[in-house]
Order: sequence, then structure tokens, then C-alpha cells
Amino acid sequence: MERTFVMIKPDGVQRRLVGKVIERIEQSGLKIVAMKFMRVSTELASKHYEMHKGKSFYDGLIKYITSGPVVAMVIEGENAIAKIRKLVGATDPQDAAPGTIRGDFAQHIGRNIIHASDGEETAKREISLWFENEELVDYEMIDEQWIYE
Ligand code: IDP
Ligand code: MG
Repeated sequence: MERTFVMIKPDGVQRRLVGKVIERIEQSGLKIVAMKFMRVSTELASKHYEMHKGKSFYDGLIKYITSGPVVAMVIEGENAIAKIRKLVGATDPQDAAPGTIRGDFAQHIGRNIIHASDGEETAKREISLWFENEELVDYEMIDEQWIYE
């Protein structure tokens, strides 16, 4: 089982898409192990996006992510990292396939609704950046035998 970090960005919250996004994650069989609704500080935003520091879109990105509340989550499942990236779709919604979250709900790369970790190392780093260990809840889903063979 793998864990990944997912965040519904301020535009997702403002456009009242929280329920629809979480529905897609839940119905795919993945499991929520942590979730919080929060305003992101500039400090957290700059740590989260430190790899993009210096790029042309960086300042706008920090402003966007700190502009309103977000929903931060940790999601667990088999190949959860890749699976969620597929559900999310390409970074630029203009390239994101229909059926993906960005493809169905977004128009512009600077307002693309959702973040998801892009690999094992990133997932580890982001989960520990956004959540305390005790905020991650260990539990079993009652339908696990119907989700995994
Ligand atoms: P990802 O979110 O699909 O992993 P990254 O390349 O890691 O994409 O970029 C992080 C975020 O930075 C994107 O989701 C998007 O919000 C923003 N971003 C990336 N490229 C651009 C751009 O060219 N213009 C505006 N925002 C951008
Ligand atoms: Mg990324």
C-alpha cells in the first residue's frame, strides 16, 4: 500500500468542487487516511513549492495557494501515487483528458483545482510537511475484500 498527498487548491474550494473531487477519489477505491480544511501560510506554501522557486510562475503560484482555504489530504491504496496523478490529469487543463479532474473542471494552468504528489520521495516529503504523524489515521475499510483481490 502506498500513501500520497493531495490538496484541493483555493479555486476548488471557491468553486464548491470539494465534494465532487473527493467523490472521485473515494469511488476509485482509494482510502482517506487524513484530511484537513485550512488556510496555507506563505511559509508552508514556499516549502511545498520550493522546487519551483525562480520560475516565472512562482510568485503567482504562492499567491494563488495562499489566497483562500484548501483541503489537504493523505490518500492510501495500491499504487496510490500514480493512480491519483491519473485521476488528476495533466498539469495544464488544456492538455488534461476528459474524465480527469483537471480535464473536467479546469481551464487554465494557473487555476488547476488540485495538487497531487508526483512520486514516492515527494509523497513522503509532502505528507510530513503538511501532517503530524498522529493526524494519519490507521483503520480498515469494511469493503477491502471487494476492492482488492
Ligand atoms: P503538477 O501540479 O501537475 O505537479 P508542476 O509542474 O509541479 O505541476 O507545477 C506545480 C503547479 O504550479 C501547477 O499545478 C500549477 O498550479 C502551477 N504552474 C505550473 N506551471 C505553470 C505555468 O506555466 N503558469 C502558471 N502556473 C503554473
Ligand atoms: Mg508537481
